[in-house]
Amino acid sequence: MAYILAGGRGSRLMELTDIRAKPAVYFGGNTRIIDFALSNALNSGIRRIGVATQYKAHSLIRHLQKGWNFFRSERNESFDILPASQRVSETMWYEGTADAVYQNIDIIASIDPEYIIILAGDHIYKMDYEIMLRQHVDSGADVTVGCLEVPRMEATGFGVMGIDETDRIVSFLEKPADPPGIPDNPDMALASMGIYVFNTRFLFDQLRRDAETPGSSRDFGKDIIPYLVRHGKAVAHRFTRSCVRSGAEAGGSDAPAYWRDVGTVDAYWEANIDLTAIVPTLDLYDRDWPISTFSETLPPAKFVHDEEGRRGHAINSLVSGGSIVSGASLRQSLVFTAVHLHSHAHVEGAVILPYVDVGRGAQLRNVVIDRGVRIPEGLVVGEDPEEDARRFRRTERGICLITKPMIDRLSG
Ligand code: ADQ
Ligand code: ADP
Repeated sequence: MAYILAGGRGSRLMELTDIRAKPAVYFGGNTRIIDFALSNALNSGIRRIGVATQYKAHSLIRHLQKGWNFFRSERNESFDILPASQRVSETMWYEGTADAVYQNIDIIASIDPEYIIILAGDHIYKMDYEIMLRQHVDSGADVTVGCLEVPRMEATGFGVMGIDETDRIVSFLEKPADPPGIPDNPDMALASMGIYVFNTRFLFDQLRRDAETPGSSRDFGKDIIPYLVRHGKAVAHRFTRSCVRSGAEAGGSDAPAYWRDVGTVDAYWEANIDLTAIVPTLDLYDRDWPISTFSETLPPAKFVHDEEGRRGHAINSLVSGGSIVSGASLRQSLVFTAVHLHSHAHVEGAVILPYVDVGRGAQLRNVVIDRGVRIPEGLVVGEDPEEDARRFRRTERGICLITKPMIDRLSG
């Protein structure tokens, strides 16, 4: 069974997660962030899935119901959406990530999987979980933790581990201020991806033990994993290209594979814009490892010239179904579904979420535009940093996030 933790807010995405949880944020044109973990599970042959939700879950739950509710109990499959709902205690919410599993022990027990893989619903990557499960079974570990190498200075936001020559985890520090480097490569650190394989019965025992431990924050990274490193057998599973059973990334290579935590507006913009590269690192066209989603049936993207003969065109860009580019030009941009760009608009380095309307003559550079925003005629963004910062959410790197309330304030 795959158990996906999808309750976190992702507050560093700023206003993008004002109305939806991070796993529900749109990514890549048609998909949302959680579709990557769900598709990985499906492509790995997993047919029993639970998704724990909490923060601003409405958009996420609607997406899951529309796109992922095709599992059939008569085929021994299941798909459960598990909102934090006072099932066990009087407290409203799940406390930490371990509590988000603990409170649903009875539901998991009724499904009765021998093994369970705990996943985060907010990372972009392709990974064959079966390879990780196989390693877990072969090594006889109590827990197997997915990990990858990250630059040491970026490791402060992760669980950082030390391993021995058999890949057994010998130390684990959750979000250390001064992360230890890898012995033979001190500029890099071995970071936890926040994904874990357990024997289900063993996990239940650990969750019950942790629930009775005074002072525990009921979190995998802070409590459960450090405890098992000290008192049990925790083993690292290295995420490399050989963990992706498909297409361009296959080949048994030990090279690092694509993995992104699109946790900030800058990282989000960059990962989306990377898809406009001539050959992007993340291949969404890979038929051996499809990323599935719910998507509306919409007419094809349309490119037309306007009455003055200006050509509607796009270069190095992705434009999704239902969009119309009329006498406007797009460069290095990612356009989601049903976006309308009007005459004389020029857009470069833009990530435009569904149902956006870009008014005539707008000039936009390095922006993220939230769903349903109507960009007024002639709006200029990306020319004057101070003006941009006054009106929109401007990041250190100079990316502007534009949402509906910000546009309303402009005219109000
Ligand atoms: P964090 O990045 O801090 O560390 P955390 O906030 O614990 O991650 O969230 C992990 C996952 O659980 C996310 O997908 C989030 O959406 C979800 N989640 C958080 N709180 C939840 C709740 N109450 N109910 C349901 N879902 C919830 C973790 C590990 C680190 C590791 C990083 C990798 O603790 O060791 O390095 O993930 O990103
Ligand atoms: P502009 O984009 O030039 O400001 P419009 O918004 O009226 O003007 O759209 C211009 C072009 O977009 C139209 O000439 C037409 O080709 C196309 N278009 C707009 N709406 C539709 C539609 N519902 N179906 C098909 N094409 C459309």
